Amino acid sequence: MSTSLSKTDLQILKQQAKEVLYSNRTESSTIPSPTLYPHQWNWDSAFIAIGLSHFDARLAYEEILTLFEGQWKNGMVPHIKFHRAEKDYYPGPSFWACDNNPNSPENIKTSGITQPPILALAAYRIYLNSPVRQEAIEFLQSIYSNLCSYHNFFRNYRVSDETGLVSIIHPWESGLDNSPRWDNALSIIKPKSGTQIKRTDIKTVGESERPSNVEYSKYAYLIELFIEADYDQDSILSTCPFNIQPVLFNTLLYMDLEAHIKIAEIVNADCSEIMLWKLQLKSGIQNKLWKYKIGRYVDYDLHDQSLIICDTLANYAPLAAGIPNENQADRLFKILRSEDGYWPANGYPLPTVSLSAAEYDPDKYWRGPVWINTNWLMIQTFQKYGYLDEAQKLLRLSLQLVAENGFYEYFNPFSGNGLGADQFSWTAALVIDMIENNEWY
Ligand code: 9WN
Repeated sequence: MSTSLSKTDLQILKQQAKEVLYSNRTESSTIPSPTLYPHQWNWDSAFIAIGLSHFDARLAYEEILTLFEGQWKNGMVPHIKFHRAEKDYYPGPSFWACDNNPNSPENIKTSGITQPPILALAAYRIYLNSPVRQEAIEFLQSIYSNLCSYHNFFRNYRVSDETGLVSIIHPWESGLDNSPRWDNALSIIKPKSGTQIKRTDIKTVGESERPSNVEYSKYAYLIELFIEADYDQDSILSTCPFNIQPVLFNTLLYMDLEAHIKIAEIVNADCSEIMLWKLQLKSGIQNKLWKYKIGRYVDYDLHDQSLIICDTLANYAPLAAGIPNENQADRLFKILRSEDGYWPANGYPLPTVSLSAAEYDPDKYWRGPVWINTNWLMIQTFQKYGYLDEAQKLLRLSLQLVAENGFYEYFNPFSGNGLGADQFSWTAALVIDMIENNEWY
């Protein structure tokens, strides 16, 4: 597939991306999309703030500060901070029933689970992009204690063995909600017959592009279990039927701790415990999640005590953190670059599920389409290991995909058709970051 964007095309694309972000701005934060996601989401805000920081550092600071207003007393940053009437989104604040929980923030409605940890990473990137150094340092100082309790939440409540790896307790925590990696774990979950779902998502997006009703009823049922446990993390971790140590989530955590350490240096704080945990995580990923025989990283299902063997892009994530050694990296890149793996001959890299996996579906959410956040991560990954040609092609094709099809949530890897929500904020934000950071145009 050839790429043909000129410098002028890129300027136009960047301007359009800024307009998406401005139009999705409500009060002091940015909604992921006007049609599907009318509240503030955790990792979306991190991506969004990185994009904003290239042209308005203060909006970027505000995005993160607003998100932290929803932080729970146990340190958890919830995956959604609600700021609009709940009729727009299911499940809304009354379904989550977090209001009376002693840990939840006062007068702020949130969900009761979290999302992939990339807030330190975002804060550090914002700092690097900010034009006024002193202002950026003050921003880091103002969030440093939030970052500490954010990471401590994972360490205190989500680590259950000597590997230091953290667990997720709901597919929504993974950020890659209906990834086929969760199929087996979900198959054993049997919702009570009383669990009612009222989907609002399929009013604006085709059902074939979204998770199924069966998946939704299990998502809702898990929340009911958390409410019964009064959102007590210890009791959830020991009883939850969905308890997984995912490789992408743990890799992002590793990268977030790395950013935490850099921030600690800037604000002059001691973070020796974080340094130790980071080392522990690296060996946890290498020793528990790397499987030599299949030449890939896997996720671990703690409830079932089994490996999750499924070829998805998430299973290559440790490359992004530079964790694999040369031999491991060679094996991983070979699949990423192959036509029947992740680099279609006449299509757009990198689908979220291997093209030869039985579960691959080009239009269904996290089961095959190309997403801009995963491509953004992998561009940096190819660069890190010296695959500059691939990094450049991936960047150009990702920008072209958006320029030709719009700021969609995800895209069909062959036709390039935009899928899911339109005017999607993190697509816009990361397009800006890709344009600003590249040396190839
Ligand atoms: C549930 C907002 C979020 C993203 C997730 C993505 C999707 C929500 C949904 O949208 O999840 O959290 O309703 O499907 O999977 O990564 O943060 O953009």
